[in-house]
Amino acid sequence: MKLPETKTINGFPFIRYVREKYPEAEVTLRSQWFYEWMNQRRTVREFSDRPVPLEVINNLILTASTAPSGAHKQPWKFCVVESPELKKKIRQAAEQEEYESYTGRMSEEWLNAIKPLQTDWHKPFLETAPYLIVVFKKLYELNPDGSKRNNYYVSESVGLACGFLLAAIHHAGLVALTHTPSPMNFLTKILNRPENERPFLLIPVGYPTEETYVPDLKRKHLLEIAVYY
Ligand code: IYR
Repeated sequence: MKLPETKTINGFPFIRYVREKYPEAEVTLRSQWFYEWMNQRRTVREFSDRPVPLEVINNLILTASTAPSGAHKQPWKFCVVESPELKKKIRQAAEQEEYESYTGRMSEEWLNAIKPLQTDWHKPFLETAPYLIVVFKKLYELNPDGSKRNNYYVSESVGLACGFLLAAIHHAGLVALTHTPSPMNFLTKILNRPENERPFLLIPVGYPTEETYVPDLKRKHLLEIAVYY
């Protein structure tokens, strides 16, 4: 009997979902290839000013938006910043906060933990990268009449979307930095975001410079990150 393409469950529409079934050897190969591919992704802090078409950025955001979210509320907003004036404002505000952090707010232990990354409060990439994607999480939805509707598992959902975004950026052949200046409320002001949105991550996207070096970091061994029962 042929299964119907659609059905309703308690009045709600459902559509049939079919995945291509690969032979097991192919599943194994695909999982290996994807791991090896993703393992080449690195956070980059030296961006070229080489332009990236907006169409590419839009595709990356569409990919991010395929992430699962609590009650399918899709509680995210991706602000695409290309304007040199806005990038300059963001850089100035971020560097001011980072200066305060590096010279007083961060503990000795924290500063020691990030020493291998050799970062400091200077953030030139905020102006050099062709685009900044500023991701906001939506704590709740605002109805046109000012009333509120709840969102659920907002940080988990937006974190997942950012993971998808980073994978899409890598897949496209571009690089990114997950930048978290702290506090980040200057982004709300500069980008004029509504009261229901909170800055989540600031992600410069572009090409690396020819001279890019990244810290020689090692990832944990499988047996350090997985337990089996
Ligand atoms: N936000 C600062 C400091 C910083 C913190 C962590 I945790 C890092 O992994 C890297 C940097 C900065 O962006 O420089």
